[in-house]
Amino acid sequence: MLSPAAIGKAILDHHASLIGADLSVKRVHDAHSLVKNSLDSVAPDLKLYTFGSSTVFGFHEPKSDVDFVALRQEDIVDGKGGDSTSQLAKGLQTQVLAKLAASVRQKNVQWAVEEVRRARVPVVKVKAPHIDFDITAHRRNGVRNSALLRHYLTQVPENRWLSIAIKSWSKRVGMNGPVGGYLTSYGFNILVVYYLLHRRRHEQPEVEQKEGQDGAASASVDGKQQKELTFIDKDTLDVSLIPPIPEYLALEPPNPETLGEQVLDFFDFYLSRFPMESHVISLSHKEPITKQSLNWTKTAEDMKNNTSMEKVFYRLCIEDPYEVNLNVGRNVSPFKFDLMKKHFVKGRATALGLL
Ligand code: UPU
Ligand code: MG
Repeated sequence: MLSPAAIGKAILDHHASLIGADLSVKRVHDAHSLVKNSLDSVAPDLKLYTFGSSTVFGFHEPKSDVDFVALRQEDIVDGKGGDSTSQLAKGLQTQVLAKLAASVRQKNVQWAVEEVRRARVPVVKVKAPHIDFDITAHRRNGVRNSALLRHYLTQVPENRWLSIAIKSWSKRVGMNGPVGGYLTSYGFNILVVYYLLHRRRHEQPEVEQKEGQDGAASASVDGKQQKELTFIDKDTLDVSLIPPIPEYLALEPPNPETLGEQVLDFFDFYLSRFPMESHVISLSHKEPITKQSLNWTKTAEDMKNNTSMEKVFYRLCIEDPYEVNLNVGRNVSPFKFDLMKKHFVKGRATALGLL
């Protein structure tokens, strides 16, 4: 069996380019200025907010895209408000984005600018030299969910390594992606944070528990003390209090053994401790919740799939913290669900395919 230290070392070797690399958010600032420049010529009253991985992690990986959203003053003032999913709201977003796309094209003729209108969330996708970005409009949810994940991951900044490791593995094995994928990186980040929050809960009762020096509880994972996360009420996340460009948070190398232990325990949690068949992975509630309580059942699945075009599954259930009644794992069909479990077993046995 692979030792946690060997697993952690293999992951760090694989991500060696992150250590000592320039991960500053300067590129995010630069991209922000370019997009803001185009936005100012079509809708100067809109403010441009950053979200996505650079916000969640507090650094910018050179190959990552950057996500921007153009918000109205009223979206920011009502920073805890829910986003409308009406056709009217979507139509307004598409209109703003069409103007913005035209302006971006005109100012940067070499860039590839694609408008995606039919998706659940209309988006303009831009490929510029050295950086790609996605632009949406009038929606607070991405800003709020990124800030929520950031708050969790920065409680113990070293935990970002678990997220980095799982995200990169999910891409290597073909489980990550919007089309034909199982989950997006956003979905995998929720899995990681839920694991970190609840890893003790579905465990045997005799697990040691101590209060850490700073009040955060510690738990024993394979006999070692690891800091536990504190639950955050997701309703407290307010756009008006979130910086439009994320603050940089340096990525220090982690303890390889701790990382290896976390990876093993992450898989053990989802393979044998968390009751995946009956429960929902959710950051919205402090206590575990069941599929039944959300009416995310086989019957609901059958009803939906008889009436709508997009198939929705309630096998892997991940409650979106801010969208109403949205399963982030809705693309995971029974077939993919089985395959996913197999990937988890293999990922555990092979140090995420690295050993
Ligand atoms: O909130 C979600 N829900 C999703 O299902 C997927 C993504 N996101 C947010 O977009 C979340 O905050 C994540 O960190 C961020 C970046 O995702 P990414 O790089 O896939 O780009 C997305 C793009 C292509 O799907 O459309 C976002 O820029 C935008 N998007 C949203 O803003 C997509 C779905 C969505 N919200 O709900
Ligand atoms: Mg994006």
